[in-house]
Amino acid sequence: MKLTGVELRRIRMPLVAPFRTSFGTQTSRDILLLRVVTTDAEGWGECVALADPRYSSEYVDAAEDVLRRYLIPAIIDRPALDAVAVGPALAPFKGHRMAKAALEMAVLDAELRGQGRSFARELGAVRDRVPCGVSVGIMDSIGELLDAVEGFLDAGYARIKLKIEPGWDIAPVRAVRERFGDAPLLQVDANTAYTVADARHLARLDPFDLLLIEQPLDEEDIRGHAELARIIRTPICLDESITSAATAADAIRRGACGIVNVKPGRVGGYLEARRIHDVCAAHGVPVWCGGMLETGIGRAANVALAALPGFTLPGDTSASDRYYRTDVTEPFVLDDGHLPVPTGPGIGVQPLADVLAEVTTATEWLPG
Ligand code: OSB
Ligand code: MG
Repeated sequence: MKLTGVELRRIRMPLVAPFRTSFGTQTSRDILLLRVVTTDAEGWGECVALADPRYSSEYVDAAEDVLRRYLIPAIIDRPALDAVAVGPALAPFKGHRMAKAALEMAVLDAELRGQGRSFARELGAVRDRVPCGVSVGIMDSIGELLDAVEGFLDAGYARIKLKIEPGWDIAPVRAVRERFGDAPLLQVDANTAYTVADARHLARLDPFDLLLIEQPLDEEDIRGHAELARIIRTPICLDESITSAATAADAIRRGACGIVNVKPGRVGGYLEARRIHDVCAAHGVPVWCGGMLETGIGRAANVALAALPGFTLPGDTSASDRYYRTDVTEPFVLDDGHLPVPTGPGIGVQPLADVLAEVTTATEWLPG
């Protein structure tokens, strides 16, 4: 397989509702899509970098820049390209994992479409549908939060995740438990908003039987997470800290987490995501598939990943209508709390040309 060229496409997707976290409020997504054209087939990649470097150091303009200047040129003239070769070819360039992940995803999609094989089959999926959770943002009031949670439970979501920050943590969790009882699977995500000095405060979450607390401390503070794990009863799950299979192995070994959130973009691609799954499975550490408010393109691949055997907790793989009024693919629709794993070649979904045209803000063609 050889690249004929790569299209960079920026789209603007308004969210159905503002999504507030400790790192800011998203009201729409400014997304970079990649379409690789090869001698075999076309492939699509979605870059999960947000507009601003507040969740992690990456942001979408930087991702586009590094792809155009360094990453795409590093593979564009390869005579025999496949997805496995992308990681090593990009390794000389430090960081920029979300940009690298998007390019590897697009090449893998093209390769698999050419072979008539699906992401699910390639990655090792063992299920044809996956249970889905939903990530609920910080709200202006407890009443508003309870209404939102009620709507998601009525829709059938298998697990609720509440975004928390200092000043919005114990009370919302207590309110959700008081209103909906002990049955709903419930977890929280702090996106690094605390320090280890907050350990006693975070221990007040212990009575609420949460599945996990996600990334309470700074992304570089592995030792702090290990200390916190000895003080609180709620299991610690890492998101931002886990950037590779090596960092996952290290965090587990040091007792910093008992659960891992796997986001392919954050770790440099679906192939590294699978390696994290394997490392965690070998240690008996459950994993689940995180999300970055993806369109149907990224969602299709995430759902395939979430069907691997070690993904034993519901992921942030919500239905299209939780994010967007009109998705760029046929919408993913919740059925009994599950999404179906695509079975077609590659990611198994095709962007809808008319929707794509409507949301596109810029395109650029980089010839091979
Ligand atoms: O920390 O998991 C996170 C969204 C954007 C950036 C970071 C996170 C999130 C979410 C929503 O929690 C996940 C989703 O539904 O896609
Ligand atoms: Mg998170």
